[in-house]
Amino acid sequence: MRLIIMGPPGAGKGTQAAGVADQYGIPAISTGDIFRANVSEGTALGVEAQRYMDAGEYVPDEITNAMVRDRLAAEDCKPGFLLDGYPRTLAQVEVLDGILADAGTPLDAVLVLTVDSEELVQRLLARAQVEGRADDTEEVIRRRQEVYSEQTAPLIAVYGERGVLVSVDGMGEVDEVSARISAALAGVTT
Ligand code: B4P
Repeated sequence: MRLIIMGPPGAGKGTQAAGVADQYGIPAISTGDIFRANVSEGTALGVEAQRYMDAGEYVPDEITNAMVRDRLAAEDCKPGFLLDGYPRTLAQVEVLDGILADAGTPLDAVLVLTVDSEELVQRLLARAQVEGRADDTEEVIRRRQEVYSEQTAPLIAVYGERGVLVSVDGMGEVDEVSARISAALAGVTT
Protein backbone atom coordinates (compact mmCIF):
# COMPACT_ATOMS: atom_id res chain seq x y z
CA MET A 1 0.00 0.00 0.00
CA ARG A 2 1.41 3.42 -0.98
CA LEU A 3 -0.32 6.26 0.80
CA ILE A 4 -0.13 9.96 1.56
CA ILE A 5 -1.81 11.50 4.60
CA MET A 6 -2.63 15.20 4.26
CA GLY A 7 -4.37 17.82 6.31
CA PRO A 8 -3.76 21.19 7.96
CA PRO A 9 -1.35 21.48 10.92
CA GLY A 10 -2.89 19.69 13.88
CA ALA A 11 -5.36 17.66 11.82
CA GLY A 12 -4.01 14.44 13.32
CA LYS A 13 -1.71 13.29 10.52
CA GLY A 14 1.08 12.11 12.79
CA THR A 15 -1.39 10.74 15.32
CA GLN A 16 -3.24 8.64 12.75
CA ALA A 17 -0.25 7.74 10.57
CA ALA A 18 1.20 5.39 13.18
CA GLY A 19 -1.91 3.19 13.30
CA VAL A 20 -2.38 3.09 9.53
CA ALA A 21 1.28 2.17 8.98
CA ASP A 22 1.00 -0.62 11.57
CA GLN A 23 -2.13 -1.97 9.98
CA TYR A 24 -0.51 -2.26 6.55
CA GLY A 25 3.02 -3.17 7.72
CA ILE A 26 4.57 -0.13 6.04
CA PRO A 27 6.81 2.66 7.39
CA ALA A 28 5.22 6.01 8.30
CA ILE A 29 7.53 8.69 6.95
CA SER A 30 6.99 12.12 8.52
CA THR A 31 9.07 14.89 7.01
CA GLY A 32 8.34 16.98 10.12
CA ASP A 33 9.72 14.20 12.38
CA ILE A 34 12.83 13.79 10.21
CA PHE A 35 13.46 17.55 10.37
CA ARG A 36 12.93 17.59 14.15
CA ALA A 37 15.33 14.64 14.62
CA ASN A 38 17.95 16.57 12.63
CA VAL A 39 17.33 19.70 14.70
CA SER A 40 17.85 17.83 17.97
CA GLU A 41 20.99 16.12 16.63
CA GLY A 42 22.31 19.50 15.46
CA THR A 43 23.06 18.31 11.90
CA ALA A 44 23.62 20.81 9.06
CA LEU A 45 20.18 19.89 7.70
CA GLY A 46 18.68 20.53 11.15
CA VAL A 47 20.30 23.94 11.51
CA GLU A 48 18.99 24.93 8.07
CA ALA A 49 15.47 23.51 8.63
CA GLN A 50 15.02 25.00 12.10
CA ARG A 51 14.90 28.63 11.00
CA TYR A 52 11.99 27.88 8.65
CA MET A 53 10.11 25.61 11.05
CA ASP A 54 10.32 28.01 13.98
CA ALA A 55 8.75 30.73 11.80
CA GLY A 56 5.98 28.42 10.56
CA GLU A 57 7.35 28.48 7.00
CA TYR A 58 8.04 25.48 4.80
CA VAL A 59 11.57 24.18 4.49
CA PRO A 60 12.74 24.81 0.87
CA ASP A 61 11.64 22.20 -1.67
CA GLU A 62 15.18 21.25 -2.76
CA ILE A 63 16.08 20.20 0.79
CA THR A 64 12.82 18.36 1.45
CA ASN A 65 12.72 16.60 -1.92
CA ALA A 66 16.28 15.28 -1.63
CA MET A 67 15.55 13.96 1.84
CA VAL A 68 12.38 12.13 0.73
CA ARG A 69 14.05 10.71 -2.38
CA ASP A 70 16.72 9.10 -0.16
CA ARG A 71 14.19 7.82 2.34
CA LEU A 72 11.97 6.20 -0.30
CA ALA A 73 14.97 4.34 -1.73
CA ALA A 74 15.40 2.45 1.57
CA GLU A 75 14.66 -1.27 1.69
CA ASP A 76 11.73 -0.95 4.13
CA CYS A 77 9.75 1.05 1.53
CA LYS A 78 9.60 -1.91 -0.88
CA PRO A 79 6.21 -3.16 0.43
CA GLY A 80 4.85 0.40 0.49
CA PHE A 81 4.91 3.50 2.64
CA LEU A 82 2.78 6.18 4.24
CA LEU A 83 4.03 9.70 3.59
CA ASP A 84 2.97 12.04 6.43
CA GLY A 85 3.23 15.74 5.59
CA TYR A 86 4.78 15.28 2.15
CA PRO A 87 4.13 16.52 -0.51
CA ARG A 88 3.13 19.98 0.72
CA THR A 89 3.74 22.06 -2.43
CA LEU A 90 3.02 21.60 -6.12
CA ALA A 91 6.77 21.38 -6.77
CA GLN A 92 6.97 18.50 -4.27
CA VAL A 93 4.09 16.75 -6.07
CA GLU A 94 6.05 16.91 -9.32
CA VAL A 95 9.17 15.47 -7.76
CA LEU A 96 7.22 12.70 -6.03
CA ASP A 97 5.47 11.91 -9.34
CA GLY A 98 8.91 11.48 -10.93
CA ILE A 99 10.23 9.25 -8.14
CA LEU A 100 7.16 7.00 -8.29
CA ALA A 101 7.08 6.87 -12.09
CA ASP A 102 10.77 5.87 -12.21
CA ALA A 103 10.09 3.09 -9.73
CA GLY A 104 6.83 2.05 -11.46
CA THR A 105 5.00 2.30 -8.12
CA PRO A 106 1.88 4.52 -8.32
CA LEU A 107 0.07 5.87 -5.26
CA ASP A 108 -2.93 3.90 -4.04
CA ALA A 109 -4.62 6.69 -2.09
CA VAL A 110 -4.24 10.20 -0.68
CA LEU A 111 -5.99 10.47 2.66
CA VAL A 112 -7.17 13.97 3.65
CA LEU A 113 -8.21 14.74 7.22
CA THR A 114 -10.66 17.64 7.57
CA VAL A 115 -10.90 19.58 10.86
CA ASP A 116 -12.39 23.00 11.79
CA SER A 117 -9.76 25.71 12.02
CA GLU A 118 -10.56 26.73 15.63
CA GLU A 119 -10.32 23.10 16.76
CA LEU A 120 -6.90 22.93 15.05
CA VAL A 121 -5.61 25.89 17.05
CA GLN A 122 -6.90 24.38 20.31
CA ARG A 123 -5.21 21.03 19.60
CA LEU A 124 -1.86 22.66 18.83
CA LEU A 125 -2.01 24.94 21.86
CA ALA A 126 -2.73 21.84 23.97
CA ARG A 127 0.27 20.10 22.37
CA ALA A 128 2.42 23.14 23.17
CA GLN A 129 1.78 22.57 26.87
CA VAL A 130 2.82 18.92 26.65
CA GLU A 131 5.65 18.94 24.10
CA GLY A 132 6.76 22.60 24.05
CA ARG A 133 7.37 22.68 20.30
CA ALA A 134 8.78 26.04 19.16
CA ASP A 135 6.24 26.22 16.31
CA ASP A 136 3.17 25.71 18.51
CA THR A 137 2.73 29.32 19.67
CA GLU A 138 -0.55 30.94 18.59
CA GLU A 139 1.18 33.37 16.22
CA VAL A 140 3.19 30.65 14.48
CA ILE A 141 0.18 28.30 14.37
CA ARG A 142 -1.82 30.99 12.49
CA ARG A 143 1.08 31.46 10.07
CA ARG A 144 1.26 27.68 9.51
CA GLN A 145 -2.46 27.68 8.72
CA GLU A 146 -1.96 30.45 6.14
CA VAL A 147 0.96 28.65 4.53
CA TYR A 148 -1.14 25.48 4.39
CA SER A 149 -4.07 27.31 2.72
CA GLU A 150 -1.80 28.99 0.17
CA GLN A 151 0.58 26.18 -0.70
CA THR A 152 -0.87 22.83 0.34
CA ALA A 153 -4.68 23.04 0.10
CA PRO A 154 -4.46 23.28 -3.74
CA LEU A 155 -2.94 19.78 -3.79
CA ILE A 156 -6.31 18.34 -2.74
CA ALA A 157 -7.80 19.31 -6.12
CA VAL A 158 -4.79 17.86 -7.95
CA TYR A 159 -5.16 14.46 -6.32
CA GLY A 160 -8.94 14.70 -6.59
CA GLU A 161 -8.67 14.95 -10.36
CA ARG A 162 -6.53 11.83 -10.35
CA GLY A 163 -9.27 9.91 -8.52
CA VAL A 164 -7.09 8.84 -5.57
CA LEU A 165 -8.48 11.17 -2.90
CA VAL A 166 -10.04 9.68 0.25
CA SER A 167 -11.47 12.42 2.49
CA VAL A 168 -12.11 11.60 6.15
CA ASP A 169 -13.74 13.70 8.89
CA GLY A 170 -10.96 14.33 11.44
CA MET A 171 -13.21 15.82 14.15
CA GLY A 172 -13.94 13.83 17.32
CA GLU A 173 -11.96 11.38 19.43
CA VAL A 174 -8.74 9.85 18.08
CA ASP A 175 -10.31 6.35 18.05
CA GLU A 176 -13.38 7.55 16.16
CA VAL A 177 -11.17 9.12 13.49
CA SER A 178 -9.06 5.92 13.30
CA ALA A 179 -12.20 3.85 12.73
CA ARG A 180 -13.32 6.19 9.93
CA ILE A 181 -9.91 5.93 8.28
CA SER A 182 -9.89 2.11 8.45
CA ALA A 183 -13.34 1.97 6.90
CA ALA A 184 -12.39 4.41 4.14
CA LEU A 185 -9.14 2.58 3.29
CA ALA A 186 -10.91 -0.80 3.24
CA GLY A 187 -12.51 0.41 0.01
CA VAL A 188 -9.16 1.17 -1.66
CA THR A 189 -7.91 -1.47 -4.06
CA THR A 190 -4.15 -1.84 -4.50
P1 B4P B 1 4.61 18.47 10.88
O1 B4P B 1 5.41 17.73 11.87
O2 B4P B 1 4.04 17.68 9.77
O3 B4P B 1 3.55 19.29 11.76
P2 B4P B 1 2.03 19.25 11.96
O4 B4P B 1 1.33 19.51 10.64
O5 B4P B 1 1.77 20.20 13.06
O6 B4P B 1 1.78 17.83 12.54
P3 B4P B 1 0.58 16.89 12.56
O7 B4P B 1 -0.60 17.41 11.78
O8 B4P B 1 1.13 15.56 12.18
O9 B4P B 1 0.21 16.83 14.11
P4 B4P B 1 -0.98 15.97 14.63
O10 B4P B 1 -2.12 16.51 13.89
O11 B4P B 1 -0.78 14.52 14.62
O12 B4P B 1 5.45 19.67 10.24
C1 B4P B 1 6.12 20.64 11.05
C2 B4P B 1 6.94 21.61 10.19
O13 B4P B 1 7.97 20.88 9.44
C3 B4P B 1 6.17 22.36 9.09
O14 B4P B 1 5.52 23.52 9.60
C4 B4P B 1 7.34 22.72 8.11
O15 B4P B 1 8.11 23.80 8.58
C5 B4P B 1 8.21 21.48 8.17
N1 B4P B 1 7.83 20.52 7.11
C6 B4P B 1 7.32 19.26 7.31
N2 B4P B 1 7.09 18.66 6.12
C7 B4P B 1 7.45 19.56 5.14
C8 B4P B 1 7.42 19.53 3.73
N3 B4P B 1 6.97 18.46 3.04
N4 B4P B 1 7.87 20.63 3.05
C9 B4P B 1 8.35 21.68 3.71
N5 B4P B 1 8.38 21.78 5.05
C10 B4P B 1 7.94 20.73 5.78
O16 B4P B 1 -1.10 16.36 16.13
C11 B4P B 1 -1.51 17.62 16.58
C12 B4P B 1 -2.01 17.56 18.00
O17 B4P B 1 -3.38 17.22 18.00
C13 B4P B 1 -1.32 16.50 18.87
O18 B4P B 1 -1.08 17.03 20.13
C14 B4P B 1 -2.32 15.37 18.95
O19 B4P B 1 -2.24 14.65 20.15
C15 B4P B 1 -3.63 16.12 18.86
N6 B4P B 1 -4.69 15.34 18.23
C16 B4P B 1 -4.60 14.54 17.15
N7 B4P B 1 -5.81 14.00 16.86
C17 B4P B 1 -6.68 14.50 17.78
C18 B4P B 1 -8.10 14.33 18.01
N8 B4P B 1 -8.86 13.55 17.23
N9 B4P B 1 -8.66 15.01 19.04
C19 B4P B 1 -7.91 15.82 19.84
N10 B4P B 1 -6.58 16.00 19.68
C20 B4P B 1 -5.98 15.36 18.67
